Amino acid sequence: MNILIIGGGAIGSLFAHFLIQSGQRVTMLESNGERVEKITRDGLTIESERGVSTVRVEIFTSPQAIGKADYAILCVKSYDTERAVREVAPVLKSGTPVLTVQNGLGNVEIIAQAVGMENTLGGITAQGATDLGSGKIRHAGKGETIIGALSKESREKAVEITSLLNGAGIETALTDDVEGVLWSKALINAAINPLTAILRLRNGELLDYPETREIMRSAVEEAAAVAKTKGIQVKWPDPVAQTERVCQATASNYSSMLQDVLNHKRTEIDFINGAIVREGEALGIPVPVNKTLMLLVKAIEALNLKKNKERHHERISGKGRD
Ligand code: KPL
Repeated sequence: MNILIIGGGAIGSLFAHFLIQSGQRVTMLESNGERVEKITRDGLTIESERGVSTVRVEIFTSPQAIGKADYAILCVKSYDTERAVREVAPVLKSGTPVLTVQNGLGNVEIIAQAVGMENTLGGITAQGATDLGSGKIRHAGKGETIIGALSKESREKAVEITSLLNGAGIETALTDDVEGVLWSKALINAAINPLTAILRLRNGELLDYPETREIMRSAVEEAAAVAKTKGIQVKWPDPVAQTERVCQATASNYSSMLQDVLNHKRTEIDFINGAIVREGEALGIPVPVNKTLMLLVKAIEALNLKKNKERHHERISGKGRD
């Protein structure tokens, strides 16, 4: 099988690495030229408790350079989904399924608009992966991946890619309720991601303090109330307990949002707590904890952007030279 991974960050690189090791032919698409150069030169390296392993991969910045793909897996940040699918859609042959395992709400709708509902597969992954710099990833905890089709026509494709992922050691289950699964993961991300990013804690450390546990509980319960009013079936009987289990399973991981904050990058807050706040306010459901978490992360983003601009200014005016 030829599999195209769109996005060379932590999750894209982790999936690519496992699929290559299982004998699949993988091509990657990544917009950052420097990252592409490094990965082409040094390969993709995964560090985990089991040791260090490096594989070679074909990686390009331009969709025009990619060959035939039987499947595409979208692993870019949610705020890049629209740009990525717009670029890649014209070079995918019609009928190539596009699977998203991104965080956040709203991605499947954007993909379906570009490639059709019948070619869109949605899913989640609770794999804990930390980006250590171009092409180096720390695999800090295995978590379940769940995927499904948006329409009956693509169910077969979802079955096939589930078996490919399982064959690669990425433990994957199939669902008939993509929306329920996406909301279930969003509930967990709404608690873990902003709190770890604001407090600069690893996922597991959120369990060490009654205060962080209480904020997590409130964020999850608010989001679950929004989901319930929308008629969405949350997958976990006890979403708070499930969130704590994910903290444990990925205890040593830096959440993706904390990684973004530490790297002074934009975060996915608008697609996680932001989406819950928008939906909650539209339905008249109180979401004060999600709103506060969202505003704090957005304030950190604005501060980081300001610092980036100041550093850039110092560099070009020569003040930052040593
Ligand atoms: O999805 C994640 C993320 O960091 O975005 C979790 C599951 C919380 C793992 O870190």
